Amino acid sequence: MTQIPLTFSPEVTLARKNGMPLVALESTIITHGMPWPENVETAARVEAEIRAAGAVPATMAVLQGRIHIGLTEAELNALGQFTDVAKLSRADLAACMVRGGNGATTVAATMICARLAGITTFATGGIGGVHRGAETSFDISADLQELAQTPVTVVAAGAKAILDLPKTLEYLETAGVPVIAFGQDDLPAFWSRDSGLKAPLRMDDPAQIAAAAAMRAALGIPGGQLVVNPIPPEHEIPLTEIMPHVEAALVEVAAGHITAKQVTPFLLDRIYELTGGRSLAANIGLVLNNARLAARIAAASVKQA
Ligand code: PSU
Ligand code: MN
Repeated sequence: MTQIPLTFSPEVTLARKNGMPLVALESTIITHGMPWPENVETAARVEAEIRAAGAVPATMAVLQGRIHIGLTEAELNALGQFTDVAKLSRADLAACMVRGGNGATTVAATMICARLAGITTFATGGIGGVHRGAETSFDISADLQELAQTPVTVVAAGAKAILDLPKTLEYLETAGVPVIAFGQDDLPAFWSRDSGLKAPLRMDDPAQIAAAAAMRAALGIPGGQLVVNPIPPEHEIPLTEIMPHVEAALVEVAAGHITAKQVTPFLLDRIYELTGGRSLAANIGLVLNNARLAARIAAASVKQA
């Protein structure tokens, strides 16, 4: 039998022993989503926020072929400065491991790692989705398919306006993924609190979100839940302000023949430049907010178990 090379950080090992609530975190946001040194600073703040809420963070990555469930401070610092680290989704994970490579996990790969470690709650910024023009490009993030099959509750601030939000919702509905807006009726759109679309479900209580995940499992329904948590008002960039920058960046994607895995990182970079760094401040504010909510859901899950 193939053995899975898994390394648990000392902090996560202790948390598992003591039955503490755990929150999974992705690492592509560190390597491909934010520039250094804000990436490492933000990752450390997100982890601190989860600890302050009484839960334990488990940042996922592949280092020298081993899946790490939780990173030490030194590992996190090193990862944030790697220049040629791979972006690993479901399709890439095993190949990176057998080659002994380093890789950062996307939402999809982080969900796979979380399941391996028995972690049911995961906080991130934005998830991948159906890209605009997907009817010709077929560009649909593997994150959506992962939500359909892996039992993890993912807390995000919605999908970015770089994506086609109505198609993303349709896809999730077809895949049987509950999309739950936290505390409001509207689907949040990452930098903006409202997308103009209604979310399929709304819940106002983290304990109910945890209970819904447990009920799905009891029913034998595979897959996870997507919780969409609006960005705090003080960090919001309204849709009317962000949309012209999104449109400009999308024109550059088409003109530059940027495809496949490069699309999302390219758009994030360009929007950062076009907003004069404001998109990054918003991104940091919303990730911290998602970390706090995920910690509350994880704590409720432990209580209900
Ligand atoms: N969306 C964001 N920020 C991110 C990502 C998406 O707003 O950092 C990253 C996440 O890791 C997500 C991945 O899982 O990009 C999706 O990439 P793709 O569209 O290539 O599946
Ligand atoms: Mn894609």
